[in-house]
Amino acid sequence: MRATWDIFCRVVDNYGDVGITWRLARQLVAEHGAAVRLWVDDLEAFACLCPQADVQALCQARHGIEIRLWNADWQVVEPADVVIEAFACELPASYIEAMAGRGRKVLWLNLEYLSAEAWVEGCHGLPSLQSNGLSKFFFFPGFTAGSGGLLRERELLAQRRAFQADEAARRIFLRSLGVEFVAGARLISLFAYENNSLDGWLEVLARGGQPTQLLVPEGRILGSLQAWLGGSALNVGDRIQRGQLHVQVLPFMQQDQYDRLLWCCDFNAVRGEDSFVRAQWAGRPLLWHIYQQADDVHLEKLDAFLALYKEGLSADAQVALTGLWHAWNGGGAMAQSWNQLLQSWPEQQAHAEKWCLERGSQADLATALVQFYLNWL
Ligand code: TRH
Repeated sequence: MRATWDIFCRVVDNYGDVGITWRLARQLVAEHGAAVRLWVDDLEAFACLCPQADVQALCQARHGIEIRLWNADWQVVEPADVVIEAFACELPASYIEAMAGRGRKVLWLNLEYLSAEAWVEGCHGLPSLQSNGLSKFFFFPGFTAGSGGLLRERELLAQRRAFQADEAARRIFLRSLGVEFVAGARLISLFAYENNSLDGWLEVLARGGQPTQLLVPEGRILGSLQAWLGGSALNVGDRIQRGQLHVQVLPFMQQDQYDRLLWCCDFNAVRGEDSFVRAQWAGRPLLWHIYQQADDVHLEKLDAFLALYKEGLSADAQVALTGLWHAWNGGGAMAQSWNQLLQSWPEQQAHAEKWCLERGSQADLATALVQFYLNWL
């Protein structure tokens, strides 16, 4: 019989929480034949990723998934076979009661945030006994074989490679976004939070020996960009040139389109969790703006990832990469480490592809979840 899954998502801020659960839900349906209900407490945020969504609907079907509004007025429903509480979002009390009382047992999982820290492997898959006798299991995505893996659709890497090998497809796609190639330019995408280091990076790009085409989907970084450009408010479609730097503001696009943008670019600046993983699947060098946390604990996560990622790079390439990422996340100067990174460019490119292929040989997160359920049964 087809397993049923309930995925619960509270939108804390931005798009990561809903982006990850929406992606996971689609993959469970498309590749594992699951019947999925996705409970979201903010349909406006969901509609940014799925523009066909009806923000008023309590229940709607999208891509074979039942999308349910998770509101304060919770009505009792029969729990699914597998329940995913995304990012410790706390299920409704009456739903937990119904889980405990259900005739067929329920697998209860807390899907955690992504981290490369070493302790993740030790905690992945551990149960925690709840007062009502149910166990809740902690499921940790991650970069190593002992973790729950990363979200990656079955054909993703093959699609990515075919697209990158097809110059015409790339041009058609960029043209659909209103982007025309600047001759000889390095293509960079920029998705980040407000960032004080942006100025320094833009300056070095503007003075560079090679043109840069900077493609910026609408979002929080536009304020910092606008401040540097010194003009009026930026809008989708705007194109501005400063020296060797050509900036263009793009619309916020659907996830599949955003993937293609990442695949088109020579370098991707990404943020949070999901875009960070997608940039790794693009097989191109990247810059991560990590989500800021209290007491700077995010910086430990940043270094834990860097420690894994830079393995196999030459000493100079490691210094350039670490310097650039630290500057970007700590308000530091970008120019020197950017120039250093350019000196090791072919090595950084080959390394990004190698990293992608190595991660791609591990089980993906959706498959790992399904396997966890089958083992538990
Ligand atoms: O939006 P984010 O910063 O999300 C989060 C949340 O802030 C969350 O609370 C936090 O805990 C987490 O980061 C670490 O970054 P993220 O994770 O990259 O999510 C962005 C989503 O938006 C991702 O699914 C890609 C998608 N996206 C598009 O679909 N179209 C676009 O044009 C762009 C730029 C992104």
